[in-house]
Amino acid sequence: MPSRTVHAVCSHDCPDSCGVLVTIDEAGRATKLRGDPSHPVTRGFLCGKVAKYLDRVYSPDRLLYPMRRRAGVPKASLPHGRESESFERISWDEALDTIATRLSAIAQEHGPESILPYSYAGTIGVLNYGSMDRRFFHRLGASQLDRTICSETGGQALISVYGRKLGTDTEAFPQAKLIIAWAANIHGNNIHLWPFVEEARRNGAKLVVIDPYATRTARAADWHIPINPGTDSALALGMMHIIVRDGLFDQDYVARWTCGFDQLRERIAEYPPEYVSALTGISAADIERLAHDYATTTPAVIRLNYGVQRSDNGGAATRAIAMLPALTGAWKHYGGGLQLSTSGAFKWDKTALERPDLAQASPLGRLARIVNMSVLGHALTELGNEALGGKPEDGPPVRALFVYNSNPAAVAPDQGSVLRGLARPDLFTVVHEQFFTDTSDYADILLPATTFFEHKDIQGAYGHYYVQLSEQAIEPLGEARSNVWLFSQLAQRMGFTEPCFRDTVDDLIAQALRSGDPDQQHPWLAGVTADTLHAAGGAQRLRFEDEPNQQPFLPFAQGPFQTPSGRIEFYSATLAAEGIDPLPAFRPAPESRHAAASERYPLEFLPRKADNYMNSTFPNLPGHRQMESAYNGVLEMHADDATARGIADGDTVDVFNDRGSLALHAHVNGGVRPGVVAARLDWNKLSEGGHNVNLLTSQRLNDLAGGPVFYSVLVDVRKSSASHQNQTDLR
Ligand SMILES: Nc1nc2c(c(=O)[nH]1)N[C@H]1C(S)=C(S)[C@@H](COP(=O)(O)OP(=O)(O)OC[C@H]3O[C@@H](n4cnc5c(=O)[nH]c(N)nc54)[C@H](O)[C@@H]3O)O[C@H]1N2
Ligand SMILES: Nc1nc2c(c(=O)[nH]1)N[C@H]1C(S)=C(S)[C@@H](COP(=O)(O)OP(=O)(O)OC[C@H]3O[C@@H](n4cnc5c(=O)[nH]c(N)nc54)[C@H](O)[C@@H]3O)O[C@H]1N2
Ligand code: SF4
Ligand SMILES: [Mo]
Repeated sequence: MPSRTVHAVCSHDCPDSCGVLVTIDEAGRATKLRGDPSHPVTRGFLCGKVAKYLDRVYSPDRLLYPMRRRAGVPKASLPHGRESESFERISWDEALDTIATRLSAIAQEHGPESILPYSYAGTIGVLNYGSMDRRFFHRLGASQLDRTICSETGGQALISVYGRKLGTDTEAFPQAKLIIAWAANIHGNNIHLWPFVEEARRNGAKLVVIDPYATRTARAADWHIPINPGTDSALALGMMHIIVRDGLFDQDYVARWTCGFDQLRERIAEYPPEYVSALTGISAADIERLAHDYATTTPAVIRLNYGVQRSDNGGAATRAIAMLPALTGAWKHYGGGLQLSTSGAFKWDKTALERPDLAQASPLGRLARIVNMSVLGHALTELGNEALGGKPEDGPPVRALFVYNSNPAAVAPDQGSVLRGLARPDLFTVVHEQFFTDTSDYADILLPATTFFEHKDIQGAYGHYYVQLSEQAIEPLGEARSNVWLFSQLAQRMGFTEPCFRDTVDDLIAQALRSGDPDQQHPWLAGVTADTLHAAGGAQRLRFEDEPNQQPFLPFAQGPFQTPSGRIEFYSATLAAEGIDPLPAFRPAPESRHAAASERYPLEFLPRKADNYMNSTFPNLPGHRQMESAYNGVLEMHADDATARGIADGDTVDVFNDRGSLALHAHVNGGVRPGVVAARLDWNKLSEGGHNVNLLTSQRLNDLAGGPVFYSVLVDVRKSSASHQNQTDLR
């Protein structure tokens, strides 16, 4: 075949969902990739991580064949680069047969709920994120996984106020005159918004960043407000206090489109500036100025990201921030409003893709129990285990774990507990992966997965409004296979005869889009099929044209809203019925400077994402490691906290709490204020001591939808007495 270019979509868990043009040579090898210049948000460039994607696809470390654990090798972390010694190659036939036999036996003996799927967002392609796999586990009657680890809290918070997960169009940002990046590291996590922000600034807009950490975004802003972690609800309530006190709210918009304003007014009375200042660490004068700037600048937009909901009070915080543009009526103006996520605009037919009805056909005859992924450690140790405090009504202990699209040994909270669970010799663990990861070290059966270059999919986005087709660019490397293929094959080995298990990728795409039945298509997807996407060069904007007054797209300029009341809900009767405070409030996190525990562990710890990695994806690649070299193995501290502990820049330190102790190197660099320390997510096996930041995080759940509290962690730090290896590649 002559050399050619195909349109793929970056499938990493990133709001930008970039269009990617892959050049393939005559031999079928990808030789080049670039951002699609015709995609209005990608605008022809890729982030630093994915610009080097050929290094990942063709890495010599890719998993290329199915493998099983060699007899006698215990389940434990393995040295990077030597993992293959612990596994032996088997054929796909043998792998599939072994898995089918073991899962059948476990289901027979202990009930299918003793099987737990564990997946998240290794790919956010619609099919490979969740379709054939969901069908398979429903049909099997396996435990259902509540996928809370990332954004469920924030998403539910937004929905509680507006009824839908929509937000200000990325392409509207240049019109804004004030942009607040609230817990949003645009430079690191959402780089394709940056050119729109810069365009707005050239037109005179100001950029304000509210973040306890001096991100690259914060350093580039007009005003960085370093807030105390976990106190954003107080700040938002305090801003509303000032806006209402000074009559700066939009009375007409509030009267026409919202409900619960009177109750909100009472609640915000409890948050005068001095009190909010004491909680947030921001001066009362600055809070006044921020509230005034926000309420008097038009259009004003908030780029809110999920960092704000990763703490105990995160649901209330997201709700409170989300209410600000409803109070000021900022939604009426193109370039105003708020963007947390745009994902609710993509109306895939999930029922067709996931087939929850198959669960009824399983031996259970009912939907299986739900296990929250944010308490994986608990699920693998205590759950169903009476000796460890488990309750019989919780169902059987987990006997089989099936991991794909995720690396829980690195990303799940309370790592000590997770690793104890994974190390259980009696747990049958399957891992479908592209690389030997921290999790694959614990697999009984290890299966090779394709990258987005090697399979076809479709994709939406949570940071723009384009639906895209991701064409297969190259043949799978070695014997790598996609998630869709894997679960289709496995279903057939298990004897599941339903025709849906034989659906092809193209069938699934048509089902997701409902393109086989245009009458049933959602109006925003009207006319979209794989063919129209292909003809359009890979990307099509959702069709908002037919919405009333939606040209340009103003998602919440007017009602009716898809909430129970049909209005924007300051007061949520739904939450009240669930026993949750119907109005946002500030509540101190049990691990924060406002809690008694801070007497023992006085430092607030931010175990952050790395700018050059994607959660736990990329740290194993030398070029990516190099880009992140200033932060690998580093604890960022303020000079006051370092001096008080006799710590000098570069010293090896132990960062510890009741859950464990981590060896890092102190770096005094202005990233954090006194009382806060920060470190970045890396692989356990690439870290000194064999653990990453999640050794210190807890399995506590937050105030809405059972999300984790990665950013509510107390620690202390001491100069290390142990002499650590001086691994220069870790600095
Ligand atoms: N480069 C890169 N890009 C990524 C990822 C990555 O790992 N690396 N991860 C992807 C994923 S999974 C997601 S979910 C998205 C979105 O991810 P985000 O939610 O944007 O990412 P975070 O880095 O968790 O949080 C954003 C910011 O919130 C700040 N923050 C922490 N606690 C608080 C607080 O209490 N208040 C305030 N105001 N700010 C706080 C953090 O310091 C951080 O700078 O990003 C995606 N993009
Ligand atoms: N301390 C701390 N912990 C965190 C966070 C944090 O900010 N701080 N962030 C949290 C958040 S927001 C999230 S979303 C989670 C992310 O957690 P995960 O969703 O687990 O994300 P990754 O760490 O990127 O791991 C994804 C894995 O899937 C694999 N993969 C990619 N594509 C495919 C595929 O097509 N098929 C298969 N089978 N595998 C594939 C990749 O190789 C990779 O190892 O981490 C959470 N954990
Ligand atoms: S990780 Fe995000 S910014 Fe980078 S190429 Fe993928 S979608 Fe684009
Ligand atoms: Mo995430």
